[in-house]
Amino acid sequence: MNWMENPKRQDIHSVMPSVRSVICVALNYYTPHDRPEGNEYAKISRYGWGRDYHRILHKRLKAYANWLQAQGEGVEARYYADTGPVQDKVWAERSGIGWIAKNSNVITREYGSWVFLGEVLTNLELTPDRPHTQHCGTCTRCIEACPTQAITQPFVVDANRCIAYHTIENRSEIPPDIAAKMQGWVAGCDICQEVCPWNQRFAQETNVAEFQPYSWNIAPTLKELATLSDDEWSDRFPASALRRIKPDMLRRNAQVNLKNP
Ligand code: B12
Ligand code: SF4
Ligand code: SF4
Repeated sequence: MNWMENPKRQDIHSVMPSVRSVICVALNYYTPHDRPEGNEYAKISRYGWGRDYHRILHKRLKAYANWLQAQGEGVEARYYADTGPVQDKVWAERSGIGWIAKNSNVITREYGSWVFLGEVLTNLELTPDRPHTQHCGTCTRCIEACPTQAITQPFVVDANRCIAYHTIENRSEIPPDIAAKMQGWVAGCDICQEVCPWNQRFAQETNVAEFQPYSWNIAPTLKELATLSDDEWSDRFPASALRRIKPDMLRRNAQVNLKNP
């Protein structure tokens, strides 16, 4: 993740010199499906169950940015979601969408943290909403539930210890102390969100049909993924954010889990 050193990420004006306002959006992706119990199953995070969120969010943000530009001569608008040098969570909190929680995700009062974040940057001067207040209180459930102690202190996730990082981004060997604690996860990790009381109380089903899971993503077995061919991988993950996890990485993730008792 060397791109994180990009200094643009610290200064929104270097991303768009004329920017005067950042319009933030959150899109609910929760669907009310549960993974089956049992060590034989591979766990895929909710964000990857359905169609690639980048496509869905970018399409909507593009339409919005185009509409904004059409509102007057000289109106500029640019959109970002996940992939740009913009800190989505920081802007979401500042704009009042939700707060950066102790598990480092943004939680909204309306949907919990099962939301994707994005922004439209514009040269229009808009009246800002107030930043969201913090509502984790004395709760520490996510910190206690993380199997690899990746939440080293409230609000700080050490990616080197995070199962999501190792399953999605790490292209080499998974360190043995992390591998031993993966608990079946092969694509991201949802533990620190699943234990969160805000998610347990406020999650609601998305109205975005494309986020409904491809049925085979809810209960794949570790064994089938451990030997998945490159072609099978390609068929299984059409238009999917999981394509970031290359076939050899997915097989590695499944194999590492199979070695655990
Ligand atoms: C890199 C990255 C990862 C990395 C690192 C995770 C992390 N905690 O940052 C890895 C691969 C591990 C990861 C995992 C996940 N990710 Co991710 N990830 C990103 C990405 C691309 C950048 C985040 C980043 O800048 N991290 C850098 C570290 C240093 O910062 P940080 O943890 O965010 O927290 C610091 C800042 O908030 C800072 N800070 C606080 N206030 C302020 C104010 C200012 C002005 C500044 C400059 C900084 C600052 O201090 C904090 C502590 O150091 C964003 C998309 C984006 N472009 O923003 C998505 C994003 C954060 N990921 C997302 C998701 C869904 C996930 C997963 C849930 C996926 C999964 N199920 O596996 C997990 C969650 C793991 C976890 N508990 O955080 C969503 C989160 C949505 C939400 N509701 O919050 C995002 C926003 C993508 C999106 N557009 O929807 N992710
Ligand atoms: S995503 Fe999983 S490994 Fe990463 S901080 Fe949350 S619980 Fe820990
Ligand atoms: S589990 Fe508790 S501490 Fe963690 S994010 Fe949710 S409310 Fe905050």
